[in-house]
Amino acid sequence: MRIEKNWIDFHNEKRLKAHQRKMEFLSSEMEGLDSILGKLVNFQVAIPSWALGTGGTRFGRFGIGGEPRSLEEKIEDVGILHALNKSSGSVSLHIPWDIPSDPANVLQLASSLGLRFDAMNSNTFQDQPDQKLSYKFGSMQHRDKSVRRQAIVHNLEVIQYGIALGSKALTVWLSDGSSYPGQLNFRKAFQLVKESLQEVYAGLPPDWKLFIEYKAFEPNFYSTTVGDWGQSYMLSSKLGKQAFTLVDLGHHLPNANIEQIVALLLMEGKLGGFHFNDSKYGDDDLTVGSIKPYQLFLIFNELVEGMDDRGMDHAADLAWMIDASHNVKDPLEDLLESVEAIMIGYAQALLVDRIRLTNAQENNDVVMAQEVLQQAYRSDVRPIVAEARLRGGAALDPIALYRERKIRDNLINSRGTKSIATGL
Ligand SMILES: [Mn+2]
Repeated sequence: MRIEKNWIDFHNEKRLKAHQRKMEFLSSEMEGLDSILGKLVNFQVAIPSWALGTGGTRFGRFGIGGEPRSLEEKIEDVGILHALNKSSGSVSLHIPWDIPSDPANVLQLASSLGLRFDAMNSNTFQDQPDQKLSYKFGSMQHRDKSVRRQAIVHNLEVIQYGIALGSKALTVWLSDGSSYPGQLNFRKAFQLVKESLQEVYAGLPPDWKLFIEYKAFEPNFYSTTVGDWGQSYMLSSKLGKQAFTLVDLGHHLPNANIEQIVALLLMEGKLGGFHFNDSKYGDDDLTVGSIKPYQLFLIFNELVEGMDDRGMDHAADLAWMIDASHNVKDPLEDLLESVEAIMIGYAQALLVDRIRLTNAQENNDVVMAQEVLQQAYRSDVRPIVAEARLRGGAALDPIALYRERKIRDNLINSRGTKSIATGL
């Protein structure tokens, strides 16, 4: 199903007066709003193809009904999100969960919904039913050369699928590691991963990027071979200028200072992209901004400062993607909430008075430095984010419109109550 333009117009009309009152107040209070709004309109967050169904835990999974049954239906769901917020203009595919069997048709469907294809994701952390060799003891770190070869060939295939769809990047996340002390020679495992990645890197088209995602633990619980940003940075530095580190917010040890990590990676020109989610205990994959919105703001604060320092385009020069799971929420509503939280964090970071902050830092004025940050963070920027949506032709209140039009009921009517999307 598709969101009709007149639904959006009707929805916005009812809310326009109240919205305009808030904007009039904010315009009188804030300088440079037009430039901020322009940046918000341009900013797009990719939706991963595996996030459109209900997520599960290892204890169970509770379906919501109307879940997409094919790649085409997943793309249609992202089309619904993008029509509602005009900030979800790309899809990130996972192979082999979402192999495009008819790329021309998939490409045509996506572009009819205003979508493009962001980074491709490979999978050597699971065994597929038709797979010859097992990844039980790792993929690119495996002692058996033929297992490593199988993992390399898979990644090269994923690049080919991506080329057919106009993607420009490959994200590699490896679960390689060990669950018990003594199981692995750390140094040899790292070397083998590096050599395997070098072969994948050699298969990249010249205008592609390779993102190396790290994760501290899980599914292995003693060591992960690409376990932190230092290990990813070592690999991306050794591979070459098309290789970058990818930061997933949930992939750190508790209380890691992620804003400092992104600041330094940006400084070195090695930050490639982001996977957004939120967490309280581990890699919980909760809705973005639901647990630690201040951390999200502080990360965006470093991103904006660092990107501006390097003259980078906020919307195009890093890959932005949501990587969350939805155990108890409607996945589409959850994704709308996540995108909203990202836009809020970004808008607040754009509001930071850089000159006053730099002055406070130069003069060791700790109080004023904090005041500058708090001034931006405590501002209610939701009307600004809504105004950006309005200017882009989207809904002032996407979740309200989603409910008014009973989108989930419609999806259940057409797809059934038992449909299950592929993915984790
Ligand atoms: Mn991730």
